[in-house]
Amino acid sequence: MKTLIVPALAALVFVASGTATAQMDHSMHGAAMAKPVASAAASPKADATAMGEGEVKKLNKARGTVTLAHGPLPNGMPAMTMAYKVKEAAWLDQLQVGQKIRFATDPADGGMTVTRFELVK
Ligand SMILES: [Cu+2]
Repeated sequence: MKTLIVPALAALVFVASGTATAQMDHSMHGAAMAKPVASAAASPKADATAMGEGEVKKLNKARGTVTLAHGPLPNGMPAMTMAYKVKEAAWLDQLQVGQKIRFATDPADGGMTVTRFELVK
């Protein structure tokens, strides 16, 4: 019995370590990301320029996060709504709810930080 309990606990710890704001989508996100991240590492150049599209749903300046409803991303992440960190806190002042953007994320942290964005008219 004890051997069955250990993997269950490990899974719980993994889930609990996710960002609180992204918790709802993060488990799904992690599973879907596992393979694409590995293959993206093989072609860093293509991945660095690839951008996905999303719509700003929420801004949280205290946390330094922007919640985006995004479509399928070049890094393999399926469409979802989730909170991202931003590389520059000032970017949160340039965005507003309802704004559509194209954005790139940092592969180094599993694509959880927006490293670049442009506004979509
Ligand atoms: Cu996502």
